[in-house]
Amino acid sequence: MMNFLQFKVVLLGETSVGKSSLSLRFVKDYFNEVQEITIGGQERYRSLAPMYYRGAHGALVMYDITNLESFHRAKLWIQELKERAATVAVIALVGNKIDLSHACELSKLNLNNNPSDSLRPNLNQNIKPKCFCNDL
Ligand SMILES: Nc1nc2c(ncn2[C@@H]2O[C@H](COP(=O)(O)OP(=O)(O)O)[C@@H](O)[C@H]2O)c(=O)[nH]1
Ligand SMILES: [Mg+2]
Repeated sequence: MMNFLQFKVVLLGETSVGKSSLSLRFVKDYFNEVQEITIGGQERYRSLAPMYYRGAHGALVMYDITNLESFHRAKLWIQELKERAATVAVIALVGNKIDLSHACELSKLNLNNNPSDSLRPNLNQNIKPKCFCNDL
């Protein structure tokens, strides 16, 4: 008899940070330069989020390094997961679009304000150049 383990991992983050692109890269090892952006509407699905992450073992929470707001949104996702997703054992914060590091907005963050902040931005992930997604 074959034994195997199954894990559920969810991908969360603000609109247009690159979630669909990461899925595509992971599943098909492909990056679509003209990936259609799903504009608006997504907040409408916010209330469905608990259904989406229910029973998940891991979560990737993504932000876009050129969009500070998306980083703050990522922190809220992590807070929500910690409070409400009891089965999620691993949460990874993923900073995407490092090919645009010249436009990085995270320098606007005053990290010294909160030296114990466990959500220090991590600039190690990117999906446009063939990348680290196999290591996630
Ligand atoms: N420069 C750059 N653009 C990216 C990267 N990942 C995604 N994008 C672009 O960002 C936009 C939004 O991506 P998408 O995957 O639709 O984001 P989602 O709304 O989070 O699913 C698209 O135009 C993508 O081509 C990346 O690593 N670098
Ligand atoms: Mg998408």
